[in-house]
Amino acid sequence: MARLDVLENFHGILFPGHLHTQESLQRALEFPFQDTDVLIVSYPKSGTTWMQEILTLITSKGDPYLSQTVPNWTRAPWLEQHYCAAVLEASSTTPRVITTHLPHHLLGPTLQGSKAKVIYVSRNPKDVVVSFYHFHKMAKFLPDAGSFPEFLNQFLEGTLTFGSWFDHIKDWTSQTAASDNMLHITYEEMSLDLPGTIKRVSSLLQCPLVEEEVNSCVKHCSFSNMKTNRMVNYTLIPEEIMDHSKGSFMRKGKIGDWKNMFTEEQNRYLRSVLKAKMQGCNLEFVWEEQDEEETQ
Ligand code: PPS
Repeated sequence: MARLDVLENFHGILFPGHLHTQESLQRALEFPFQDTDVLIVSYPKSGTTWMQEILTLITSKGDPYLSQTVPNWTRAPWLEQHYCAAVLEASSTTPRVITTHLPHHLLGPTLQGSKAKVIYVSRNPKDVVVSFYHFHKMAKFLPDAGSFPEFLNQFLEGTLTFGSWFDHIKDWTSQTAASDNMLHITYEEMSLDLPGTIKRVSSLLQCPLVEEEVNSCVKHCSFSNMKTNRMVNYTLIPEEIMDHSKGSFMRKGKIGDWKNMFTEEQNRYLRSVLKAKMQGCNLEFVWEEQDEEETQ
């Protein structure tokens, strides 16, 4: 399946035709979740792969064998991608870990009534857009990124593939706050307190870990280890699909890289859009305070 130049418009949102078809997207909306399933939900570039790795390591009690021998897309397939059903059928692991970038207004009804556990991963939108911009340059299945100002406008308008970041986070987190089966974890929290994050996730999964196991999880999902682990760094993907000479998937792994890209005006503009679009949303963003301190 190449379809590198194809974009699928599904319910008004664009998805890369490579790995996504109308059928695979529709199948996701009819997916029979099991109560034991664990679903990672994120807008692209928010720390999805990191959370996949954390879950593999937690369920393996810190043993890195699976994370070093099985690609992340097989361990935690994307629900909306065409190969998902086949991967899940071939797998006998419990819990099943499934990943999705779908927005809540599409997938929410499918999850209703299920006790599947949901982990929503979010990240400072400024770091998301910078990471996504760089990823567009290497991923041949994504449209041409254009200039950064153009790309940023598309991000703020919600016209990039996978739709609006604002709708995604607002709608999903309105659910995570109200349910014991859901957890909202931020990329910043993972960066600042990885052992704490691992303990929160292991508690949701009811998979208690002893200190030594937590330490092993921390070690194996560090940026430096994941960057060299071919099962998660996407170097298994051939050049025709990802041009590895144009960048790496495990790019910087830092909080605040947006400062190397944003002008002051772009920063002010994003903040005004954020304020307008997030009105009525009670979320407190750890990154907001840090950004404010830095830019004053
Ligand atoms: S995707 O394409 O949606 O699955 O991408 P996603 O995995 O959500 O996000 C990729 C960014 O996450 C960074 N990353 C990490 N940062 C710190 N530590 C660890 N262990 C880690 N693993 C992945 C990755 O480098 C991408 O961010 P940028 O800013 O581009 O480096």
